[in-house]
Amino acid sequence: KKVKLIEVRSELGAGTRGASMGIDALRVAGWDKGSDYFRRFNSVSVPDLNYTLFDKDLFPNAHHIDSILAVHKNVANTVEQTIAMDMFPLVLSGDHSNAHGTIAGIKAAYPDKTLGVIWIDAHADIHSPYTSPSGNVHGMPVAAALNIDNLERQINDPAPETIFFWNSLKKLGIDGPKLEPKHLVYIVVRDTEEPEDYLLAKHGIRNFTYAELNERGVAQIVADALELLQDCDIIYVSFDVDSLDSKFSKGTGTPVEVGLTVEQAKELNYLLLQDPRIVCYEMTEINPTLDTENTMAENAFDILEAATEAILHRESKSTAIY
Ligand code: DIR
Ligand code: MN
Ligand code: MN
Ligand code: MN
Repeated sequence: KKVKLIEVRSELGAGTRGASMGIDALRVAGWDKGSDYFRRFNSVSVPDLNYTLFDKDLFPNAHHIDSILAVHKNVANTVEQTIAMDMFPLVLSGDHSNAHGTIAGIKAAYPDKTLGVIWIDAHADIHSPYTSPSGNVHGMPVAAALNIDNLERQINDPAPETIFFWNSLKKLGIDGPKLEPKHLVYIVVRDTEEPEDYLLAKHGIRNFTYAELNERGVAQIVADALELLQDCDIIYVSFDVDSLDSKFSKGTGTPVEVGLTVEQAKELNYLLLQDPRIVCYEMTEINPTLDTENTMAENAFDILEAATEAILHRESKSTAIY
């Protein structure tokens, strides 16, 4: 299958400015490493609306959700069309809210298939405008895909305008849940808030912790995660670079300690992407303005290369080891 790079420079969902430059930082990292990576694949850019960051924000419980909805519609269309062309959408995005647009596009392309999601992140991103402490939409894409408000743990009273856009967002792709909680698997989530913990417990959502990954090894975690999704016809893998230990991810908006090493992340992504059910991959939240020497993007680039090699080689019987 041919890979198509889909570049989404929107950073409207992040709380810290600068993630829109993450894709270009990846390109610089590839160039500095002497790689031809970005010359090997066709790419398309989804227009961003980052200039609206400087407008008055009417949505304290879901900042810029009006513009985010517009961006996600474009992301969803682009992902859907890429799948329809029989290409593999490899999404590089600014902030993680964009993953909701990606999931909407996958479900639009495959409305009748059962979707599984593997979310590799320090965060669960399962807030709604009713529960988010920050109002940053990058903490909400999983809840939007699941069509969950979590009113049992409501702490905010969002304005009607916010609720209007949140409900529109949840309907994107297909009208109704795009994902079931039992088809969601987290890897190395370790920085959550109480309303998120409530949902993980309520729905029995599996999180493979870093301690578990270290103890049992990456290959075993991959096998278990894919086994848990055995009922799924198609799978989407979402890789937030803050899943890496903060030692390796200084250049991201919300780094968190005790996470993946770069080598573990390469192996994790490489092994996961061997599964031919995986129809889309995303890498997100690289913010070079928080970095020195572009280290974050250089680490991310190595992981991206490993993931891409797996996608390109998985139909052959390659046994390359990372
Ligand atoms: C936090 C941080 N849970 C929030 N989320 C982040 O603002 O909702 N997600 N950083 O990637
Ligand atoms: Mn995230
Ligand atoms: Mn995160
Ligand atoms: Mn946090």
